[in-house]
Amino acid sequence: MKQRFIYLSFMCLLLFFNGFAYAQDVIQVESAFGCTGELITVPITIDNPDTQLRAFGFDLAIDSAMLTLDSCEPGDLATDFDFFDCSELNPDLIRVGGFDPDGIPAGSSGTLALLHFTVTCGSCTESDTSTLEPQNLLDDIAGWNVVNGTFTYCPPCHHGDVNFSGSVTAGDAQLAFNFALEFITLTPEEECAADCNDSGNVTAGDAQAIFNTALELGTCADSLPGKSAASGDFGKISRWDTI
Ligand SMILES: [Ca+2]
Ligand SMILES: [Ca+2]
Repeated sequence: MKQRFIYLSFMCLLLFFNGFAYAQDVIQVESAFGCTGELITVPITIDNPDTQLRAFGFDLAIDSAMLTLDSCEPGDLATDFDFFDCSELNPDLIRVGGFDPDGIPAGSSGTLALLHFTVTCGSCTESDTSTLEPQNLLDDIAGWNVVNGTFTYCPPCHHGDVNFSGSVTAGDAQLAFNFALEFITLTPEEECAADCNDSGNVTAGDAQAIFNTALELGTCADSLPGKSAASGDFGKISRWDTI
């Protein structure tokens, strides 16, 4: 009886830890945004502490009223894959797959695939959203946890709050200037915020315009929802303050 109890306890612990570890593997669709006619990139990232990935397949559900597949390419984790490709099963479903004998070792974290879309919204309004959802996970990613992404149509993002602190300050102008000089990189959202005049690129002129916004001597193309330029916020601590 005692032996049976110990055996059952051991099995329960095994199942618990296996279940716990299994739940750690994640495939995630990063969120993206864009306006009609723009080419956007949707990264598919993974975090696989427990499973070596030699073969994978999944379908990405999108809203074809907003996006049309343009092309795809392997992410940094899959650049050495023998085979990688994608196809449009129908306008709302993109199949992505690949395999490689060496594969991606367990414990890796990074980008599995990059999907490029053209924003095709004909009747969307600003800030409309749709879900980017991986489905039908196959082979080594079968059963992995899934994190959906969101596509947001043309959000009013040219507001100058580059570090998304909630206010526009001289520090944001400095970030835009450093980005214009290619001293730093920014996320697509931060880059859009830095393009204060909505010209499509970030220049020293944007940095100057953001500085003027901070001093309430001017405004960016988009206003910060519910916020105003905070000239008293120059000393605000942010993750960028060491730059
Ligand atoms: Ca800011
Ligand atoms: Ca600009």
